Amino acid sequence: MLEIWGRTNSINVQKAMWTVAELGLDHVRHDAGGAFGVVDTDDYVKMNPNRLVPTIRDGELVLWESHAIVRYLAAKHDAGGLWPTDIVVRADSDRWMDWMANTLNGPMRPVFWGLIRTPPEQRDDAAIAEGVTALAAAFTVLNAALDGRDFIAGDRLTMGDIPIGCAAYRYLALDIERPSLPNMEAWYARLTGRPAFRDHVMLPLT
Ligand SMILES: N[C@@H](CCC(=O)N[C@@H](CS)C(=O)NCC(=O)O)C(=O)O
Repeated sequence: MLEIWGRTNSINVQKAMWTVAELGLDHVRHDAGGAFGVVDTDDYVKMNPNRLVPTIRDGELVLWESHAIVRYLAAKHDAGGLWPTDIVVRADSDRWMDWMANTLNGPMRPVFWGLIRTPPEQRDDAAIAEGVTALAAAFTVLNAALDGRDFIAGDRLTMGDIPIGCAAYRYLALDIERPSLPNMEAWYARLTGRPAFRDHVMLPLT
């Protein structure tokens, strides 16, 4: 059976778990990372020498890197759906996964960690403010890309929606100033209609 290691409050684990739930896969998840530890044990380090979550085991395959996991599961179980077989649609979908990692992740980190995982007296307010400005610019790009589209690569959910959907939940749940983002908010509302998104992504921010 498919095994997943990772704590449920990790955005990278949420990407994998949302995918698993969209695909309806039988699986077992093991708590790991953060207060659960596990990632520094010899057995875990053999699977994932980065000592990070998530990691999956599927038969002989051990795989880490959340976006690689999302792509692998989508390609194995839902080619033509979550994993587009049309190479133009797939390129579009892939592009937004890379964009999340390379453009959104950087500013998201000081804002999320600063506001959720740091006591008020220890916060770096300047870094948070800089992150909020960068996130506004990035989500404005996403908002424009969603003009006339139900999902990021067209009219159905694909793997490209998954990392940005996880980031959007955090962005919209944080108590920060945001620009007007009507296309992005309409897309986000579509995501909230999906039980898999609600069950694995829309969790308390901790
Ligand atoms: N690029 C990796 C990053 C993985 C990562 O940074 N995971 C964090 C949680 S979001 C982690 O393992 N932190 C240490 C821990 O939880 O013990 C991926 O996308 O899977």
